[in-house]
Amino acid sequence: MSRLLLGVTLERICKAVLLLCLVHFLIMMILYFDVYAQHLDFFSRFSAKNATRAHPYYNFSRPNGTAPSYAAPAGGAGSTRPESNQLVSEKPLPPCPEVPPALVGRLLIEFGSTMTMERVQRENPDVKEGGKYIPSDCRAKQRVAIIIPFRHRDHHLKYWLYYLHPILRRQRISFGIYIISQNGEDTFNRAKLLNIGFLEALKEEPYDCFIFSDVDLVPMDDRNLYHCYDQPRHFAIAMDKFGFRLPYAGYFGGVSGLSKTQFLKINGFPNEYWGWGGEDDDIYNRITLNGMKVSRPDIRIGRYRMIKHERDKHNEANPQRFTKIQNTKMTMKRDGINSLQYHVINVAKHPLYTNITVDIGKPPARPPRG
Ligand SMILES: *[C@@H]1O[C@H](CO)[C@@H](O)[C@H](O)[C@H]1NC(C)=O
Ligand SMILES: *[C@@H]1O[C@H](CO)[C@@H](O)[C@H](O)[C@H]1NC(C)=O
Ligand SMILES: *[C@@H]1O[C@H](CO)[C@@H](O)[C@H](O)[C@H]1NC(C)=O
Ligand SMILES: *[C@@H]1O[C@H](CO)[C@@H](O)[C@H](O)[C@H]1NC(C)=O
Ligand SMILES: [Mn+2]
Repeated sequence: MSRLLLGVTLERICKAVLLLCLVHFLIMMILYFDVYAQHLDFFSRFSAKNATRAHPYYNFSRPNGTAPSYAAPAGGAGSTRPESNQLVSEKPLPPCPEVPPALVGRLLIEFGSTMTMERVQRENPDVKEGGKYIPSDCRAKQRVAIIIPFRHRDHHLKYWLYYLHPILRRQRISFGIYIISQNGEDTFNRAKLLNIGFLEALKEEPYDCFIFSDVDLVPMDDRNLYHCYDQPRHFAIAMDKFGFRLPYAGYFGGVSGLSKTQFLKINGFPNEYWGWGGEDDDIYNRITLNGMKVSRPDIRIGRYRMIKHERDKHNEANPQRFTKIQNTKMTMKRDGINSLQYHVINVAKHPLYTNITVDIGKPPARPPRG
């Protein structure tokens, strides 16, 4: 009798445990699908309503071996594939490939024929207002702000935009283009304008990478990728005007790029180099004094054409530059992004670039001696 009772009790306990297991399993399944569904919902809502900001940077880890296929470059063959953003954003975008598939290598760069802004706009219809672009078929790793110090070079800017927009698109770079225009006719100050570009670009987007380019320099090879590297990057290493060679070992002029972290580590660039020359050497010193090393592309790839021009007015060679670059170690802590002063006069969004006009003051009337 008691043995029978024991048997029945045991059986009940067993059933209860089994039931509990089943319930537990069901709850797990429901939770799992719910979270999964929410995740999908979150993703599609985010990318549909705010596509330009959200989708390229959404970090969706992807198992190895599922190499995505990429659309042919615009105008290329096989463009029957639907390219609408809504369709693409339903699925997570794959990361942009390390080697962009649409690159063509060496380019023919000429400044002969007359260029019009209308033509450049017509040929770059998918650039968003302010000169912003985000690849539609992959997720770029970095957001790149391209900063151009500027005054009275409208003619050069047209060529720069004409060549660079298609190159950057082929490189699958996510970028914005900022022209920093020095207001008035006082002495030009390239490095200060670059510092301003850094801060002003960050007011618009959380950029991770900053490329500082003169307006008259066009790369001759699209394998010279405009993004940031482990170390500060010098891009323009082989210009035609220097016979396609580096003019000296510590040269850092023309086109360079620093990540946000690298830029802040050196307190940005000097604000006290008025007129032509020296500021790029000071930046080079800042980099090496802070334990970093300049990285460069292959000499066959880092080739540039410079648009020929006369020396600008109000940008005479700075006679103080040789003594100033001896003192970087002392000056870099107090002169830089931490001491930058300027006033924004105007911000204008053009179809292919953002024009930020700034008042940067003028050089001290009596330059300090020594
Ligand atoms: C996208 O996001 C930015 C900032 O997060 C916001 O300023 C902008 O209005 C948003 N755009 C849309 C269409 O929601
Ligand atoms: C994406 O996630 C992986 C790990 O899940 C991480 O290593 C990587 O840094 C992330 N990338 C970005 C851009 O957040
Ligand atoms: C994924 O691929 C990368 C590069 O091909 C490799 O370094 C990494 O070990 C791979 N990870 C796995 C989990 O296979
Ligand atoms: C930028 O704006 C200023 C006025 O604020 C103007 O003088 C200059 O021509 C503009 N530059 C470009 C390239 O649009
Ligand atoms: Mn020049």
